[in-house]
Amino acid sequence: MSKHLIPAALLWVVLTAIGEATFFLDWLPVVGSPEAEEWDLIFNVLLAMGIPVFTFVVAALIYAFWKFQTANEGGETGSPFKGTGSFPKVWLVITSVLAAISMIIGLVSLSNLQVDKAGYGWGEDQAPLVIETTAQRFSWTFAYKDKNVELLSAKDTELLLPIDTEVKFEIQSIDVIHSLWIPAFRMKIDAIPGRTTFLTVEPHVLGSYDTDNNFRVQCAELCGLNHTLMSMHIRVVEQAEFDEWLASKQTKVSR
Ligand SMILES: [Cu+2]
Repeated sequence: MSKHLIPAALLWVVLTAIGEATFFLDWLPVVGSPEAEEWDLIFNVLLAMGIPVFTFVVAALIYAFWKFQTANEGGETGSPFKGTGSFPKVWLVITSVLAAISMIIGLVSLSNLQVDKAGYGWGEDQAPLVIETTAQRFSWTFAYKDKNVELLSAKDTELLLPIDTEVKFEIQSIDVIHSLWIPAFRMKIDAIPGRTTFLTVEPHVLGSYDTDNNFRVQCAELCGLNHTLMSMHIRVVEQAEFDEWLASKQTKVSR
């Protein structure tokens, strides 16, 4: 058994190195907010921990196929494999520790995301900018609370957000379950009939759908035939540009 240990372990190390090297690829979408940083952290930690576990199984499989294959036609079974030693126990301990670590990281990150950074708490309105969001088949309505501005995804082209300002979406649905998802911010929450759900983000980079299609609201719950139409472009702008835009929208409404 021990003569197989070193080559199998080497194969594992090589596969793991290849897997971990994927971290040098910049393949995650734009990090548009601190919330996105938090999610990417969870994702990367899980990936870093999961790769060696996955490559261990793959290395064992590849090595077994390669070394223990038989030229016989079949009908014969190999000699029985006796004795397991301490390996299963070590494996159990290591994977249990990894699972516990990932759970702790996940719980800490989720609690960070569920509480507004400025301590506004859930269900209250004190965020600097509140957007009352209504989902219906197959469009979104975004009403800037106390600003007298309302956008419809079916009619308006862009949802503007000011940079470095906490935005709270208060989300309702008037028909079926939808889901508000903004890839650039990695945030997603269901819109549920009869209930108000919340999502808070603080965009920290300027950007728009024109240059990066992750700046968009997208329904992420299959809600019917035109589900994919439930989308709206997002543009994150400087506060001054936002105020100007808001004022121009307000004049249109008041006319
Ligand atoms: Cu939908």
